[in-house]
Amino acid sequence: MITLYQFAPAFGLPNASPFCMKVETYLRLAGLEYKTARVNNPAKAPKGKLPYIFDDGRIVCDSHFILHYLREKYRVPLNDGLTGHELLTHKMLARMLDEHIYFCALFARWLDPDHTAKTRDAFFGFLPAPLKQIIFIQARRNVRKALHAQGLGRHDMSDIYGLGIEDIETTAALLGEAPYFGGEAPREIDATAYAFLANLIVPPYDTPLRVAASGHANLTAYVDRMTARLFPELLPA
Ligand SMILES: N[C@@H](CCC(=O)N[C@@H](CS)C(=O)NCC(=O)O)C(=O)O
Repeated sequence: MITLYQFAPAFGLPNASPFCMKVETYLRLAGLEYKTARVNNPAKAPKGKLPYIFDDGRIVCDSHFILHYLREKYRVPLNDGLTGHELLTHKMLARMLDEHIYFCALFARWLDPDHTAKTRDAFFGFLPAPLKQIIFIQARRNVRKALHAQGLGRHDMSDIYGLGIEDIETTAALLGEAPYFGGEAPREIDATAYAFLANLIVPPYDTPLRVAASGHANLTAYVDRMTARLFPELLPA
């Protein structure tokens, strides 16, 4: 059986890492049997990041390559029948979420001083008090360095949030009145879109990103629709 190695669930979401949640959403959309294994320290992962999977004697790292592997190995028909133009649009949206808004959201969680305590408690709450703070400070230092190297971390807070809000406006306009980013039914792109949008809207970080995303009724309805369809166990009883 496929094993998905990922962080523990948090904030009432399957995962606080959109990349982990993307893979779990894909597994459910594709109807593949899987189990999850909790990893606390991503440095122990084969490439130092989560998620990764183990399947049939093989390790596959990175959500992009995991989806590719699963699609090919299990002949997942989620994208069957899409036009070339639709596939290109989906690829561009996935790249924008994976490679751009991710870093804006990373800033919000780890470096916006109004929100760092929530991140510390959600991700390191299982550690005893002094250790929790020490490990959090180390992890935050790494995030700061990563954001500086990526480039976004060189801007001031309002510019970083402004860039993220542009992505949110673009995403909301792309969805329009459709029930799914894939159209009338969820397609592969919906694994990525749902994971990122739920991670912006659900956790209690009242940042300008959450305010912007929550302000679009089509995005909040989409997150609710996907949760009801794929993770009904997370809905309040
Ligand atoms: N391109 C990777 C990105 C994965 C990623 O950035 N994972 C984060 C969690 S959201 C991680 O493990 N970070 C740990 C670290 O950088 O030390 C993918 O699509 O899977």
